[in-house]
This record gives sequence, structure tokens and C-alpha cells, in this order.
Amino acid sequence: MKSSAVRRSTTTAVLATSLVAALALTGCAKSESDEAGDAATATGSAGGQVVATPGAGKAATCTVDQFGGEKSDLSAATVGFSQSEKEANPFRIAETASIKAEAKRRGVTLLTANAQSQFSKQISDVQDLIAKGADLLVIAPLNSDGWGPVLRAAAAKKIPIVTIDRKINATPCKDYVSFIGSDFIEQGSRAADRMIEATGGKGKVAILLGAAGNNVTTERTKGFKDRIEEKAPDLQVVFEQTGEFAREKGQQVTEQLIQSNPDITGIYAENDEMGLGAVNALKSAGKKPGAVKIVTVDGTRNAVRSIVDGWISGVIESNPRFGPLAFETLETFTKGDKVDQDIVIQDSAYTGENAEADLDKAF
Ligand code: GZL
Repeated sequence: MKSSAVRRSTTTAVLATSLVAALALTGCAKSESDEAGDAATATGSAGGQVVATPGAGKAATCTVDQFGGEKSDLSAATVGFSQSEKEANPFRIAETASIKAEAKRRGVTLLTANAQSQFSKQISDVQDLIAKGADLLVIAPLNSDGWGPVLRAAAAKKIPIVTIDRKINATPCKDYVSFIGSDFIEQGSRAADRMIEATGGKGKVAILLGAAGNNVTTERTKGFKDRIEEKAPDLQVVFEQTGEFAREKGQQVTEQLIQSNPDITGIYAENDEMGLGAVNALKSAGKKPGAVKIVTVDGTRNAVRSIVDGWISGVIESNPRFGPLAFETLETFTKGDKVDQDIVIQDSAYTGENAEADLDKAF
């Protein structure tokens, strides 16, 4: 695997969409000049598997020797996959499907578990996967904290762990091997750029926060607020409340929002499901499409379709198709080669310019 990731990409372009057109396994991404070209116009999502941002070549790495494990043959191994949230959210459906498809393609035995959005269950799920004989683990963590005991149990058995999607507060190349996921601060920053463009940089904005206790919510919020502060002094964040990353809760919170702030200009929803809940609330309140500018994150089909229908102004992609890169990372590691401790993937975006043409690339 090409040494990937680590660089926390800093995007200054307006809604830069560094389109990743390559397949995960090639790990190739567009050159800087290509990205600059893309930055000028929103281009579609690759709709493909996640691809790592080219690293600076000085990334912190990990080998099986440093981890203290043994080289092994991934194709003969049993891999355990722990999914965090119930698969009502298309993000989770696509994420699990990508892991299952890659395990099948490689002929690897896969054990799976779903924590149904309950952290205590995710911990027991991982313990069960270890008890059932998982030689390696891929974990999509619900929370960033609270992983100590189960990681120590895995480490005692020298079970390599790759975390995908959300980051855990633990020691890379000791408690787990690698993290593969998006740059969530950049996602928030790009969402702010789109909100500034959609509102003309003036008015009042509400934030539908994700669930508490994970780095995605923290970083998407920080990225958004810092960018608004930096680029749009006349755009004020006047409301922040969690919608738990859920559509129904997003709708409930938006109903409260438009009661307390009837003149709200924009809504930043930290995932598509909450953004779609906000659309439902605005529809029920008799608003017209586009009366309130909505920007969301994920890249689900329903949200991209809502761009076409005029209800949503922009969707920043958070690509959940981790399968190939997760297994590629495990293969590289078990063969004894080095892998990066932080593999930051590239995400595209959808706006009115490309939503219709790229709808089939949403998940
Ligand atoms: C992001 C992921 C988030 C999605 C939400 O990588 O952790 O969790 O954006 C999901 O849809 O709930």
C-alpha cells in the first residue's frame, strides 16, 4: 500500500472538492494542481471507495514488530467488525456493506456485530468478537473514550485493531494500529464556506450538533465555527443543540428552533439525517425550499436529492466506504510492512452544480 495519510489537509479554496477518482487500493489522489483546478468548481464525489490523502512521507508509522505481534496471512485470518450505530442511517448501511464486500472479495472470514448505538453494547460486542476467535479487529467506534479495558484485552492477545470513521483516545501502535477516517475539522470548514456562499455571509445560523462524546461532533463544530469567525463576521451562530445524528431528533430540534428563531437564515446539520429532519420541520411550517439555507455532511442519496429539490444548499461528503482501505491496511501490517498510524481520507462534496449529475454516486 502506498504510504498514505497523515497530513491534515488544509483547504483554503471555496468548497474545495478534491475529487478522489482513484480506487482505494491504488491510493492515488489528484495532484495539488489538479485539486486547485477542482477547487474552482464543485466537482462530484468519486462515489468510490475511500482514498487516503497523500502523506508528507514523514507520517508516524507502525509495524507488527513495533506492535509486538506476529506476521500472519490475512487471507487465512478471522476478522471481527464492530459497527457502532443501528443501520437506520445510510452512512452505517454503506459502511458495513463496504466492509462485508471487501471481506467477501478477499475470501476472509468476517464476524460482525452492531452495537445499536449503545456504547456498553459495543464494548461487549468487541469482547465477544475476541472470544469467538477474531485474529484482527476493525472497529467503527461510537465514542472516543472508554476503550481502555477492551483494548488492553485485545493487546494482551496481540490482536491488531484498525479503527475506522471516528477516532478513539488511545495510543496508536500500542492500543490499536491505525485510524482511517476523514478530516472532520476540514469538513466543518468546508460546510462553513458553503453556508457563507449560500447566505451571502450575513444573518443568523443554527447548528444541529451530532451526538456527544465523539471527535466527529467536536471537530465538525470547531471547523465550522472557526471558519465562520474567520471569513464571515456578519454571520452569527445563534443556536446550537444536538440532534443526536438522528432524523427524528433533527426535526424536533428544528421545530423548536423556528419557534425561538423565526428569522433564522441558515442551518448547519452535522449529518444528513439531521438535515433531512430539518427539511421535514421546515416543510411542516410552510416554508419554501431555500428559504432557510441548509448545509449538511455525509453524502447520502436523500440529502443529495434534496439539493436537486432546492431544500438543501450543499452536502460535504464523509465517505463511509472503508472496506478496501481497511483490509489493505491490515494486509500490509500483517505482512510485516509499515502502515501509517493516521490515514486521513479525502472527501468530495455536492452542490446545486453537480447534485443531479452525481446523484448515483451518493450512498
Ligand atoms: C462520520 C460518522 C458520522 C456520520 C453520521 O464519519 O462518524 O456518524 O457523519 C454518523 O451520519 O452518525
